[in-house]
Amino acid sequence: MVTTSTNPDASETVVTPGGTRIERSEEFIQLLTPDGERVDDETFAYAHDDATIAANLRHMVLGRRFDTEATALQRKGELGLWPPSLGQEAAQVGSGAALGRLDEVFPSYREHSVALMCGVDPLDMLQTFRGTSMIDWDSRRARFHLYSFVIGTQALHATGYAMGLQRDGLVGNDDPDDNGAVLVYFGDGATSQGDVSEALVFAASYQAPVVFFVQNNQWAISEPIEVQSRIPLYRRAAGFGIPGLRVDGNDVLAVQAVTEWALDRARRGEGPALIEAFTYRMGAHTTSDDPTKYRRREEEAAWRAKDPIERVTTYLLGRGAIDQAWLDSLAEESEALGVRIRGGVGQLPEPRLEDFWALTYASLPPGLAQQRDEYLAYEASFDEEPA
Ligand SMILES: Cc1ncc(C[n+]2csc(CCOP(=O)(O)OP(=O)(O)O)c2C)c(N)n1
Repeated sequence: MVTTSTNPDASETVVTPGGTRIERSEEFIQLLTPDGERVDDETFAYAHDDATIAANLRHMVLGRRFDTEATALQRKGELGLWPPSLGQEAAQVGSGAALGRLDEVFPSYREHSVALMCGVDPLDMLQTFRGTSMIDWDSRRARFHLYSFVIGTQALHATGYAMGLQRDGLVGNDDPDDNGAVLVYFGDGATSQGDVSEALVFAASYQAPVVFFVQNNQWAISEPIEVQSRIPLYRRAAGFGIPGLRVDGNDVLAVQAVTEWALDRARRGEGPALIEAFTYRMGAHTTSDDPTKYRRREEEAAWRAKDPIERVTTYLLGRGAIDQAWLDSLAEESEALGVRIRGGVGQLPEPRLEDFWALTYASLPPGLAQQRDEYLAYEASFDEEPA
């Protein structure tokens, strides 16, 4: 069946928990339905072949496995905390697949699948959540910057970086391979932060090459999105004078198509854009909260039926682009990843006391060097044999 998915006139009235009635537009870019059927879109076509879709499916399955293992490791006490990304794999992999050679990613703390796609080692990521290192991974090499636990702050870092790309002459060059852009991720709750509004103002004023990617998973811990915004988030972009788009965040094809459009535009020097990926956090906010206290089981069940991995698997199997042998081999790869993570987490090196100084300062001021030496000597005194 061929239908057009972009319908700006359709909207529904939603009553928020506080009793406010708001209009929620259904303008929504979708290329693959929850049943795995292709949809035509007047503006956004999918520009890649089945092999790319299968590669995206692989990233989604591995991302989910990493997440599932990390959640279990936290429950066993091997990690201090974990923010699950269950259900957000298409939003992450679709946008991650749109990245180019010179692009840079500024994540929040939940973009585990994007991190893996950028080549971040899963065990390096787990160091943060085990509390053994604050350095995590080589963000310059991966072009995937460090996780930000302060909500929304990375939007400003990303915008500043994008302005730097402009000044380094890496935007709007004739050769598209010479251009870069910045992709910044944050959640629906982060849009209530001043940092995000400031970042949008700067990005729009300077036409910075930055794409704001909101994963609207509909909950900011226990706060539903309707309490935070009276209009759909993508419409806020208009107030800053930049394009805003809402995409089905559980549709990896649509997310890739829309993010490619926005990043291409930014690299050409045509300015920022905001993408709202409408998705759902199927798990807890972090392993320290309990979503059954604030949301309904029916809501969770309705979103499980829109599982981003199942729809793309159904689609590719239906076309004969993959078969059971392909899925079995992916399951084996996923199992090997799980074994590596479970085996490796206990081997992560304990932090060394001297690193607190060595890794904080490029050159240590003399007064602090003296304090370091005194403190290390004090600590070492406990190791000496009693006389
Ligand atoms: C500046 C700041 N304020 C408050 C918090 C506490 N906090 C941690 S997560 C969170 C909700 C974030 O929700 P959202 O932006 O939707 O992202 P999600 O976790 O759903 O991906 C809050 C308020 C924080 N980390 N930083």
